[in-house]
Amino acid sequence: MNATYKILSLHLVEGQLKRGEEIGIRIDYTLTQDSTGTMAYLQFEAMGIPRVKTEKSVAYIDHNTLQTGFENADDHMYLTTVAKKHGVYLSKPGNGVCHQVNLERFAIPGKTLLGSDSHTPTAGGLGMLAIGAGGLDVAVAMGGGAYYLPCPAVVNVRLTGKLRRGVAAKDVILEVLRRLTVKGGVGKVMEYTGEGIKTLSIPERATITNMGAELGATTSIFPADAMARDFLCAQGREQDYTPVLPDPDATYDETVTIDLSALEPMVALPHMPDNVKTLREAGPVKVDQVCIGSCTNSSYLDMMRVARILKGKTVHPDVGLVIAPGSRQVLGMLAANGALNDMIQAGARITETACGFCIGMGQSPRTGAVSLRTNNRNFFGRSGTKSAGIYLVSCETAAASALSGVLSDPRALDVDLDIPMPEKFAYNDNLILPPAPPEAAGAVEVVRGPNIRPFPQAEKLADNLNGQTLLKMEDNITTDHIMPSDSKLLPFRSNIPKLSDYCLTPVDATFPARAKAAGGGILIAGQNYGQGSSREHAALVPLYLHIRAVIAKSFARIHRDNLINNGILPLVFQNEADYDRFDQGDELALDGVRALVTTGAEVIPVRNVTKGFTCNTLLKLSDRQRGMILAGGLINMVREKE
Ligand code: MIC
Ligand code: SF4
Repeated sequence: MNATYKILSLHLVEGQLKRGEEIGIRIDYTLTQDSTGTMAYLQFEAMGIPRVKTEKSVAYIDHNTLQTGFENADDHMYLTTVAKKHGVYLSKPGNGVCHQVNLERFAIPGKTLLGSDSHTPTAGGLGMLAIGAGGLDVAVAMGGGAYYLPCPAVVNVRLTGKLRRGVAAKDVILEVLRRLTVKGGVGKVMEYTGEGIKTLSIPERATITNMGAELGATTSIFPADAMARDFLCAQGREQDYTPVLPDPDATYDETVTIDLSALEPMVALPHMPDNVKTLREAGPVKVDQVCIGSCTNSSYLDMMRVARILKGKTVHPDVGLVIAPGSRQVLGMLAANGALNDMIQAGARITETACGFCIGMGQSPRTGAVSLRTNNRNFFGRSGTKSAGIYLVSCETAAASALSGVLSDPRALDVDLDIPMPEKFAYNDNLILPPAPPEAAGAVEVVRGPNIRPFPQAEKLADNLNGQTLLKMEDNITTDHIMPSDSKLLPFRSNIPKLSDYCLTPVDATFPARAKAAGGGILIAGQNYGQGSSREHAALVPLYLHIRAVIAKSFARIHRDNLINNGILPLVFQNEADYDRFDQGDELALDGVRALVTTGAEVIPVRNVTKGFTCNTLLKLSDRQRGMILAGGLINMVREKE
């Protein structure tokens, strides 16, 4: 068995480990962050379960930390009190980005983790089977329910050789993205093996599993070996170590081989993480801004390499350099050993240990800027400046370019980049608040500010569905298109009515008004619809706008689940060419759709009333998903069963 199937088989509670068949797995740990967490805890509360049933559940506050109005702070209060009451640990703002803190303080090899954030697979760097999901799925897991997924295929990413100086783990995952694209991982787990993995530290492995999310993969995982043991020891967590290794004769569905020694520094050009070129191919692009940090590249090792490159130098006069260390542990260690001062003296603007620039919470670049960043996504508009182009690179490339003012190869620097792994990290968990003990939980009052509004709930699937094609979209529409999130909108993650005014506006600014005037309708999309974030808001807001179905060439995994959980039909063109026969404004009818779904039909005919033709779409659902679609979402289904 490979390592993935070993963990899956130990957690299997429903189904069989047969590719593509739906399985249910037990979830040991959950993770939420604030921008998806408020909704997840509202849903958890709606289930009426007094205390989480997982081994450990942790709520992090790291996304919405700008606090330009009362909204974020109110959300923080709600999260702090709801966590305390229901048995959840709370990582306070300032403690760090959820995935970095989780890696340092909580991740355990061989356990399962479900997180309401698409980069939850970061913990795969330590051999944890860590999966990103919508808030509702995480709420169910907190309540002790299984997590359902199609049994994944496992890809063996075999690493050989050793990275050369100046070539980073980020370049490895950019190479995987270059080869496999942003939809190359759908339905798959990427399991890393081979001699080359022994040369990669845990934070480097975590960079790779983190950005595996951009492949659309279910998750990515490294084995837990001596490197994992040493990392856990250095975090004072030796008792958390269990080896997780594939059997010597393990089998895989596919193999991809990468020779680390042959890699060179890479860059993902705007506006997709798979738009990858070597630095040589990209050339010396002039740079306006450099941002270093995010859950992909903000570990102690990353930051120390940056500090080494910056030490004694000054940032190029035309460049703004922003550095956000990933956690308080990292920031504290940089402060103690003087590296922070090297960064400050070089001219870096140090921001708090949070998501910050990565999600457009501040540091939006100037009009038309070239912004070089070490995070994982460069989707259109995500930086908060629509006309800017985001280029994704390693920390080494980012720091070298900040000094030269143009996209620069760090291999040309005469700097020692060999940073030893500390024997002990300076850990301190005093910003992680434990929950109230069960006997005191009843007295904890959950504080709800005025920004916390009820979430919409779907209705039972109607006998027939009719509606106008409100919007026809291209391939690779991201959740940042469907429900944009920047410093102005993130404060409203608990306020679906407010967010509805911005739904799909990066594609068409008139969409919300038209959807409201039409009283709802149907969306048409291309390949990989809904890639990116786990945000359930990308389904809840369309639900609020009465979107009843999305017809696409294909869907991204988490978004498809979020649509089904909220009773919205995800239909796939049986014949992709039919996509071309639809236009915005066409009236569509799904005759007898309820009867079809009830009988388990996988083919749903869609009648284009305006153009006078009918074409087939596919709806492949498990029995459980069929129940949700018929009942109008997961919550209704659970209620019906009660
Ligand atoms: C992201 O990186 O896009 C986010 C913001 O972390 C999202 C979660 C969210 O939308 O709140 C994610 O990755 O799931
Ligand atoms: Fe935060 Fe960016 Fe990581 Fe998302 S990708 S969790 S916004 S740092």
